[in-house]
Amino acid sequence: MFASLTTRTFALATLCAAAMLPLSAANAQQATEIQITYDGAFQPNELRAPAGKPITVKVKNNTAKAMEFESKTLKVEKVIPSKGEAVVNVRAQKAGRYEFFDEFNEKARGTLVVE
Ligand SMILES: [Cu+2]
Repeated sequence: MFASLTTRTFALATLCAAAMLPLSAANAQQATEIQITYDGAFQPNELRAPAGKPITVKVKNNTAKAMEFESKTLKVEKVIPSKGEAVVNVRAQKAGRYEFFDEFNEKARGTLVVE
């Protein structure tokens, strides 16, 4: 009885420790937040972020038309309504240069530099 209770307690403790692990891992890699605006061009159009950490790009669309923030290399796309704001979540990336653009106006382009 005592032995089985101890085993169960131990199993429960192991479970708790395992459950807490992803939380501390998530805290350890807090997302880098970048804020940009769009007025027909991205401001700024060169962004910087550290490698190996998720990145949150907050995009504010100041134009009278919807736009779509898109990056093929970052594998993200998000439509942002006129005068709207959206958060684009980017996974942790390796060092490099990643291009993004407005899919509705492909002349508007920018680069995310991960280093
Ligand atoms: Cu698209």
